[in-house]
Amino acid sequence: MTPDTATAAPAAGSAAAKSSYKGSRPTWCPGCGDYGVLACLDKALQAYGRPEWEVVVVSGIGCSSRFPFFMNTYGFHSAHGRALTVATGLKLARPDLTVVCTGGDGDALAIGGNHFFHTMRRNVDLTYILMDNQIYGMTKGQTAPTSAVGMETKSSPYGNVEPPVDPCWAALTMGATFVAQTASHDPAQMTALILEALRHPGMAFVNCLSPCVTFNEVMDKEYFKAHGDPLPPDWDPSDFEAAIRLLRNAGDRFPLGLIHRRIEPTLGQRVENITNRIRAQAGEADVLSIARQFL
Ligand SMILES: Cc1ncc(C[n+]2csc(CCOP(=O)(O)OP(=O)(O)O)c2C)c(N)n1
Ligand code: SF4
Ligand SMILES: [Mg+2]
Repeated sequence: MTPDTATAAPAAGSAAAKSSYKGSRPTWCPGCGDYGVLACLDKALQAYGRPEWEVVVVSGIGCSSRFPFFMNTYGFHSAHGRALTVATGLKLARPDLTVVCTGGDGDALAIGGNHFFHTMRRNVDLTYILMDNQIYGMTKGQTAPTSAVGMETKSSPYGNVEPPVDPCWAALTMGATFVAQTASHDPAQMTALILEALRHPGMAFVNCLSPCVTFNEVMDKEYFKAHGDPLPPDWDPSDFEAAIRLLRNAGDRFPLGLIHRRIEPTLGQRVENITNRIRAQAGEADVLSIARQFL
């Protein structure tokens, strides 16, 4: 479905959009799908309209996790699988900032799987852009959690025996309130979906099919084109049960578009509510006297 672009505007008080949010020249292999994702995030941020000092791009480790270097925003290149923990802390401490996480399928769903689960269920107000190339690109071609059964890689030379995880299914069933899937061969759709994700007040997950042209010769642009299914024009993203059915029956197909969206209180709102309630009952805490009890 075509994403609805008429939702909330950026926070009040923001300055005009920059003409480009791109930073230093990317070091990815020529033809890597991540170039397309970078161009789409840049365009989406231009349409979103916040200045670069109000945007932070947080990543883990991997080719796709090099993103903060290639953006002219604030950035945090953290540890493998830990982007969402850093981003959650940042968003709670500075709710006024727009926080975008970027990373790969290994970073998000293997070493980072635990954090992925808890960040989705907490409905943290973040945008998470996952570059799904179905391989570990940076470490030269090992099996990833999204690699298909039978796929031959350096770490599974006779074929992968593990059933893959569908990142959209994982995000949806773990509690994300915005779940979309797109591909780097369709920049118009990807830009529109990332813009919607930036505007979504809650955990917005965008799975971007982004070919690794160097270490995954099977899942290239043509493969993703041939296996992608745009959602029907009358798709209702508020229908959670329909989204579950869609992903459960997807098999080796990739539904493309805004799969699900709903509005629920975010982690930040819930923390603020409980803090206000306790302050009203008990007044301001004397932090020093509490600390002295343990000295
Ligand atoms: C704690 C830790 N374990 C393992 C590694 C090695 N490592 C670096 S990147 C990576 C996987 C990258 O794959 P993915 O997240 O899919 O990103 P891609 O390179 O494909 O974009 C691994 C295993 C590391 N840097 N740190
Ligand atoms: S190894 Fe693969 S994922 Fe990494 S930059 Fe090259 S093409 Fe992209
Ligand atoms: Mg990968």
